[in-house]
Amino acid sequence: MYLQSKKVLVLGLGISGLSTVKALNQLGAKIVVSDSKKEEELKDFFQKTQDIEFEKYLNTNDVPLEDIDLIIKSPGIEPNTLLIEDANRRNIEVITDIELAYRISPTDNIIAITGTNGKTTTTTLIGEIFKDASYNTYVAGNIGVGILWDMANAKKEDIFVIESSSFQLENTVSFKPKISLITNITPDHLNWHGNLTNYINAKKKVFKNQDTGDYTILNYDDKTIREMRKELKSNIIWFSVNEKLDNGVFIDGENIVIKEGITTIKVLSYKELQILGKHNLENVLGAVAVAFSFGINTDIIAKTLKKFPGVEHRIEYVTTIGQRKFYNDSKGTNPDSTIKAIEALDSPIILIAGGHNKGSDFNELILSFNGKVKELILMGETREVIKETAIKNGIENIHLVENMKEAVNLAYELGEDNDNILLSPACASWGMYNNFEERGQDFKDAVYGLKED
Ligand code: UMA
Repeated sequence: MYLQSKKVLVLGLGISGLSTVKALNQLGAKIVVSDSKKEEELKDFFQKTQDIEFEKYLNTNDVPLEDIDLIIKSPGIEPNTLLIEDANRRNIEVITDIELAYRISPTDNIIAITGTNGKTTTTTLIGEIFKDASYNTYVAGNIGVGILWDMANAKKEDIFVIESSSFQLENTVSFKPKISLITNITPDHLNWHGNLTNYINAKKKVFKNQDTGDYTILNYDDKTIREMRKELKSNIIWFSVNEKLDNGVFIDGENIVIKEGITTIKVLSYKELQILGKHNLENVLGAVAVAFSFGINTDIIAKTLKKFPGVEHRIEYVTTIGQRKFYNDSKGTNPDSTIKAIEALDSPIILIAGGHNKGSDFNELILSFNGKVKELILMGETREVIKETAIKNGIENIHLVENMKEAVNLAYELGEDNDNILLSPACASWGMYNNFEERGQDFKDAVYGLKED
């Protein structure tokens, strides 16, 4: 069996690390684990793995690399970490969980979704369509579910819908999905990747090993993605919100249609969808193309699309208090994502933004306000940078706050009837929270707290 008795180092003991350790144990590997956190902070990991034998090192630099055969690195760990650089010098292979998942996969039915924004909604939607078509479907990866434990227990006929981040794709080698999809590309994670070219190259790894038996679903409206056609060996299916295509998935009048040569199939009217905004229409078209390329009946696709309510933390309607509507877009972790949330909502908007600094440029975000954002409330590490950019672009109503409760209370006070109060930080949550889910929950708690005051 692959990895039987091999010594494998699992670096990082978060969501993906836990799933990896459990799978490696089942595969019969000798496991070494390491994380830079203290024992106390890793209580949950150690409790969930108490029946598994492993060597552990809580100072990453103490790990003896001499007899390590393979390293599975948590996606977030940066490539210039000392241990990774040392491993590279020693020619020890360093991969992420989705690569190992591919190597041990009993099924060819792997669908990988990447892109800067829309990954989670598209992945969830594709998962729902396959479930409604009666396939045993796993939805895993960057969506918050470690993939390896599911893969280690999967069957040949199962379907894997994998949200794949640039961090995960960067350390893949042979990963080869049957269907891949790139939603869109705008600058993100530039600190981690070093520059935009590296970031785009990581994304391209989703189709790098695909061949003539595979499908690649691409967004025709995205210039960077359109250029990629020259590098593909697989069958391309384009989708477009803006243009009528000779072949592909697009909008005709108010209908979502699939055109293949002289045949055009209507899937449904976009007015029948529950999810809001042009960006969500992109996600829907991508999902339709994936399902269609797999051979799923368009009636089933339409049925799922009609009932799909969207995903938590992505322009999620929370509640209305005092005639003000609250939306949680905590998954808006980069400027482009927040621009899309602003586009999707009607004005006037009170925007709560700011968080961990990833080196993003906020000029386009501020320009996208276009009179729609009437008050800007800022928190976190980036609040001063965003404030400076906003002032430079003529924005006046800017407020700095210390935490979410203060932000929500202030938004409510500044608000009037029919305002939309939107949390869409344009930044990662780190520094204030462990992840965007915690941040979104804190926002919702603060909003519901208004009712009690
Ligand atoms: N760690 C070290 N040394 C380091 C850095 C981290 O030991 O130098 C340790 C941390 O102490 C921690 C562990 O590594 O205990 C965390 O690893 P991780 O940050 O890679 O996170 P996981 O909990 O394994 O979650 C990862 C993804 N996180 C990242 O890519 C940052 C999750 O995506 C994903 O859902 C999960 O695997 C399951 O596949 C989150 C994310 O923020 C949502 N993704 C980014 C994004 O969407 O923008 C890419």
